[in-house]
Amino acid sequence: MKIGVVCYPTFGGSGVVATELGIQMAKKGHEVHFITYSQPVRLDIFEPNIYYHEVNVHDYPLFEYQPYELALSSKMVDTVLTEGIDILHVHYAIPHAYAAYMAKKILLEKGIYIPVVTTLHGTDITLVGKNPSYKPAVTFSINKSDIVTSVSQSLKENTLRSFVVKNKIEVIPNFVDLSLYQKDVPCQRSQIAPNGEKIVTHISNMRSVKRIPDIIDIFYRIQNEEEAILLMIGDGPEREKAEQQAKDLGIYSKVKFLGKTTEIKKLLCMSDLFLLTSATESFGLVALEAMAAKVPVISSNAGGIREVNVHGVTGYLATIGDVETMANYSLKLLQNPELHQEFRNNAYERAKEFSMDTIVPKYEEVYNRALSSIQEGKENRLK
Ligand code: GMT
Repeated sequence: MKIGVVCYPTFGGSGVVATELGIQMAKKGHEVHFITYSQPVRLDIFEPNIYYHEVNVHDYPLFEYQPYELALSSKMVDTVLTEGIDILHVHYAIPHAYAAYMAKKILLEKGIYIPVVTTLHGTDITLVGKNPSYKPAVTFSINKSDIVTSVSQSLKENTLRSFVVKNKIEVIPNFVDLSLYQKDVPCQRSQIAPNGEKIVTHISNMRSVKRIPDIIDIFYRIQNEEEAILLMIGDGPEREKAEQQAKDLGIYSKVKFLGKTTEIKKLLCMSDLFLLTSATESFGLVALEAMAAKVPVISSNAGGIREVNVHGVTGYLATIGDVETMANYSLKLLQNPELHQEFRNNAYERAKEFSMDTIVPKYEEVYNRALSSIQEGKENRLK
């Protein structure tokens, strides 16, 4: 089948999931067309069956805000017509599900019914989507999607609590390509930790929802008891404040801000612990990636993290903001090599439950179902 994929092309989890899923579908022989404003960071457009269509938003001085949704809908219509796309899969509801609805209506006028699958990822529901400025449009476009999926049970429940949803929401958890983390990547620990320090890692787009000050605070408590280095990977609005916080606490030399990097596997390979302190987190893909690299996770108990990180098995969870408990749990693992090794193994075993081979076929089944129901109801829908 020919699948049109709409996503954010950046380092964020929804873009990563969309890209990895598209790549896997292409490997299965489907034709996958990415429709975004720039090439997704993890996408290799030279792979067979992968295509990329750039959405161009033309500047016009009259507009304070350029109408991205319009350009996106138009590009979807154009791609469906020129490439013969069978199905559109949009990741992150805002504004993708809404733009897909417009594309669908335009195509209907031309006698084409294009099924739309919408995957809800996180703040499209838990933060941004709930905002009264967007809520009616988000509700409408969720209800107009042919199939709606959510990346965790927690996100599904959150959606049902906050929106009047008539559609069934199917939970398809995020997945990880375990083979990527088993390759013998050289763990160049000594470059980062020349004196045998423990390596603690955090990766995010450093928005306030990630509670970045908590990460610095936890690390401050850890390094008081144990020689350690903190790797801060990613970039975002909270980074500068975090750098200042580390300076104020006198630990700046131990905190390495590495910015945006694609060397995640190499960095996880040398990590002893992963910290995730979010106020809301629908799944926590990055925690799953850490677990696939055998790194135990110390996290908050927000949203869907509880469906990934198992307390006392793959890491520990604590109440959002309880930095003291999270620091104590971190030290418990860092100072007990046997327990640490046990948690490392458990984390990897747990990650296997979210392996790509288990989860990707669920999306394929969703696509087939959306297509077959369309074939059945096509005549009526076109009227
Ligand atoms: O929703 C967001 O904040 C952005 C989104 C992204 O694109 O990074 O992240 C969400 O989707 C990921 C992939 O499904 C999940 O692993 C993240 O938990 C989720 N982020 C939040 O809920 C904060």
